[in-house]
Amino acid sequence: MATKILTEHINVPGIETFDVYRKHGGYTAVEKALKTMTPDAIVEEVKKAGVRGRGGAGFPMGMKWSFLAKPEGVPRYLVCNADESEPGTFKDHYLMKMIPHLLIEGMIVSSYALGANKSFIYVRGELMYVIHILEKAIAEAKAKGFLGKNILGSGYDLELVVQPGGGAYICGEETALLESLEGKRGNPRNKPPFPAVKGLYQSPTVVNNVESIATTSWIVNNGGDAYAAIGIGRSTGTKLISASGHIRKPGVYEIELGVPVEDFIFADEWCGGIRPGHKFKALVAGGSSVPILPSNLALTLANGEKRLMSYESLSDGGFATGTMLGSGGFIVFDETACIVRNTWNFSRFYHHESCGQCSPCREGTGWMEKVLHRIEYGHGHQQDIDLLVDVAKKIEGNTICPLGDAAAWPVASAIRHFRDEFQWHIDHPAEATQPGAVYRGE
Ligand code: L3W
Ligand code: SF4
Repeated sequence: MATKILTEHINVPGIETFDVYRKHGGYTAVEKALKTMTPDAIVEEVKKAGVRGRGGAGFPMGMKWSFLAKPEGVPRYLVCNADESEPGTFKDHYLMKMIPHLLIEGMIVSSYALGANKSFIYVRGELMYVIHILEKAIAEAKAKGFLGKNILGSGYDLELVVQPGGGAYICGEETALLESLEGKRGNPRNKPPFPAVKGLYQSPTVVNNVESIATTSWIVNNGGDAYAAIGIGRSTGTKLISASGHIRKPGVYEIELGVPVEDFIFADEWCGGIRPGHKFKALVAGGSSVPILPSNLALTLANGEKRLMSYESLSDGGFATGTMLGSGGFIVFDETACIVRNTWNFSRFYHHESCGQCSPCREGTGWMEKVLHRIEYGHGHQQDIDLLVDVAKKIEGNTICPLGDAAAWPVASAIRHFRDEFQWHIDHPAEATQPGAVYRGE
């Protein structure tokens, strides 16, 4: 039986209520943390666990916590990034709506560990019903003495605020999120300083993803070593994967890191294979921001070994033959998917969501979208493919926040692996613009 850290009780009827959650072991981590552990001891366990940020960057959570500045008399904040907007990623949404107390419990133990007395959950603005679910759960936890003043008689106070997001993808970038939380337009800040030094209201702040914070209760209850024993290498623990596209069983799955990609896509326990009668063509493994891989590279490493669902294995080979685990947004394509159309669609998204502060991103995303549009619609020029590669290169690494790279990588990788498909659109515009037309290599 696969280890379940976050989803063990997710389908228990009534688990969204305090009483049912409590009956299934809920809030024991708060009791243990506040009654028997110092904040530093919790930070130590999270470090030992080796859990890496589940929002996309995979930065070690314990290390981020230990960077938190602690100037005398200055408040510290914990902010949960629940602005999940990455195309292909819907696991935080699932967790919050199904088992809201898991996040709230994680927020309490994490806030205690970081010395925060006011913490925020910044939720994607479109998810109003989830905001209501969280607010109801917070009210229940407060009524039972797990939030508010002097929690469980420990002397520790915590106020938990749910903030609806601004409705823009860029507000999921941590510094844009903090700007938005302060009531301003969600423009990313230059880093450094990192939020750990100057974050919300210029105070030291930790920003963590929903899934990351939700793991902390298990770590407090079971210890960092037990967490580190799950998974593979530096990819410890479990990961929620949002699986979508041309598979038989789309959904959110909790996997132990290290499962072969092939098993995840084809085994009945998870995606159940490609829809009947079709063939696996390509994979986007970490949400739309990461390089796309053709099926052979998605399943196998250059040395012939199976590619695994881990941070290291997915990025094996760098961007020449690898990709990234990112947020775990698995989008699986079969042979009916047109890579040009999909790349144009992703580009359209990044152009629309660019905040416009830096010119390589503001102008470059617009150019990529325009050039991809004309290729897709039968007006491509011979030089367009190289032009796209050039624009993508000029964006990459030259912007304030990762949205620029996120816009460039899907384009550069689609051309790297599927150049023939772009060329076919340029050479055969009449054929390529037929409804449902896809280049199949013939
Ligand atoms: C203190 C230092 N803190 C780094 C912290 C930093 C941040 C974390 C990671 O982007 C990626 C992006 C998307 N002192 C520090 C330090 N930190 N050095 O560590 O930072 P960074 O810059 O590597 O990443 P990021 O800005 O958090 C996230 C990719 O994830 N992505 C995500 C998409 C969106 C979702 C969603 O909608 N939920 O997941 C997908 O691949 O492209 O590359 O906290 O402060 N010296
Ligand atoms: Fe804004 Fe794009 Fe620059 Fe990020 S990279 S700050 S989204 S213009």
